[in-house]
Amino acid sequence: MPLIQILALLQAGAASPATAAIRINQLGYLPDAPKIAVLCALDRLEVTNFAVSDGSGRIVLRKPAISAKAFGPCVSNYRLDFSSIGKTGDYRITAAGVTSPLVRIRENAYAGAADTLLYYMREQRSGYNPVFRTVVHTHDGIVVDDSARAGKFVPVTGGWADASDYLQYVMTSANATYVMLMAYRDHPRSFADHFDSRGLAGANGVPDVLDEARHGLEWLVRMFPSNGEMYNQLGDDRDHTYWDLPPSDSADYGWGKGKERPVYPCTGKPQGLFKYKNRSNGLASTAGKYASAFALAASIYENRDPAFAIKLREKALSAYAIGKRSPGVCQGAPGRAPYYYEEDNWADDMELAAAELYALTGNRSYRRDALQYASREPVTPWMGADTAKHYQWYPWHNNGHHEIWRNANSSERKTVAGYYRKGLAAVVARADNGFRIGIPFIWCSNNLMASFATQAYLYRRMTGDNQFREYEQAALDWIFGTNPWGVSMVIGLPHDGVFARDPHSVVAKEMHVELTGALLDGPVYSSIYRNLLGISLHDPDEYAPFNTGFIVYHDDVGDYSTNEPIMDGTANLSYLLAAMADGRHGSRATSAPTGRAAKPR
Ligand SMILES: [Ca+2]
Ligand SMILES: [Ca+2]
Repeated sequence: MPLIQILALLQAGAASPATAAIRINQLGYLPDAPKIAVLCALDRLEVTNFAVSDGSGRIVLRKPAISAKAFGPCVSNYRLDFSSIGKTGDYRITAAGVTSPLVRIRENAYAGAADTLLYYMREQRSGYNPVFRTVVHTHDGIVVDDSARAGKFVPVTGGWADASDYLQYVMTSANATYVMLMAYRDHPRSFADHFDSRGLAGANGVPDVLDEARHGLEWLVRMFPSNGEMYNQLGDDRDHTYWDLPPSDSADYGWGKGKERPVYPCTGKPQGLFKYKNRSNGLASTAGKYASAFALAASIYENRDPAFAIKLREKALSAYAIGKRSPGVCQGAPGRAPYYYEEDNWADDMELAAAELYALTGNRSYRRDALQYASREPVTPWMGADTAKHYQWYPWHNNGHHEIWRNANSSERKTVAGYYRKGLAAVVARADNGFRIGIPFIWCSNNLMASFATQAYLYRRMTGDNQFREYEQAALDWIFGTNPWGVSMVIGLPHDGVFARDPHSVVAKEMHVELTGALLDGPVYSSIYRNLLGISLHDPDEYAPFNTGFIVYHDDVGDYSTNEPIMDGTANLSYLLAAMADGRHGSRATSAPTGRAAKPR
């Protein structure tokens, strides 16, 4: 148990300090947000009331604790609702002899939080990497698995390493790029300029989120060099043979240690050079992601860099046409291991692309396409499910419905808002526990948590309907510490909080750097953890008392299932944190959001 919590418990004079804790959002609460702490007791515990004291120690609220259904290790769960406190300040909550960590209520609780995520994105850069101050992975790469082009060198250095390995995927990178662009478009006031285009300290007149998005866009342009060449993946799991730093990566793909890495095209056919094959059957999942990132970028760069915008527009139109011609998915390619990105949906990607192309061009055929694709998959299918394959339904939430809504008539708006509502309701139907959490705890559960909260936020903004507000807040709170372990799932947020000190990362381990801003994979079903290959903890589990339930989390370098930072999840969270930092967070937009409205032809 972290020292800060032990101290808090000793202060409170708790009889058995390890058996109960009050979990809170350590980053803080906005004054007008729902504010609910959760008391998790590992044994049966009767709690009747709780009290909240302010910075001077004066009790400002006494209320009944609400008993809630058991969850994971928490045999007794109580919801401590202090939403009525709207005054900014520092507070502590006490109940049954247990005291919470410091509770912050702040207008600016989320100020700068989205920018903090970008520290991790910069650290993940391939090409010039500002942490190592050198260019990494300079030999990328050689085409494989394409009879016409196999063996050809294509210059595709750049982009981001996907996680603590160095594989790179268009699937995750295009979505990461898209979300950062969307976050900037909708909440520009939430981003600052403290770094340059290479990611080095020093302002360059460009918001840092656009510096990062552009780093992604330039790699995507290289990965889609012509209409006949749509690449999807750089490297494969042979990467996992070595535990090296990026500049000295000695992965050997048959061209020598640290030399060229394989580049996989989308072929529309099952892929895998060894024993395992994926189930690829088209190009649209990847083509749609290229098109949506390029199309949104084309409008954002229209004035900033007209030549770049023209190129992006052309590539968006071409990628979309390819996706229309080749429906189906282009999945991650496995190497020697059975794990790969098993994306099964593509209509969501084409919907988003069509919505962005309509916004960009005003051509009504894209608008018709967008609505049609939306009706094919109204709800992202993990919502309401117990489980899913690895990245089976990706992106985790469908921004396409929101993008249609921005330029739709009132009946279309009602339709797409209804799609979001249906998905949210399916998750909420499973969320009757003390933490109000209804997602399945598959690998990368924090992505699901962030996406649920983002979809709930978008829905609330689109409709003014607050019926999911408590659940949206519960998901956000979970990410920042209202979970059985009391851990913020983002490293360094807040900097004085309880967060992972021992993530699964060679950079963190060998360089002794804190991976500030990194979102972790997050807890998984204990059954998943037990069945993963080659997984074991390197140190005694400090959270062992809280790892007795159906889900587990370990702050241990050996746990690649719960404690590995993820690039796409980090970028995905940027929208929500930018929204929370924006003054408009709590209320319905009074008019259409700013941005380029389509001019119908
Ligand atoms: Ca900048
Ligand atoms: Ca998809």
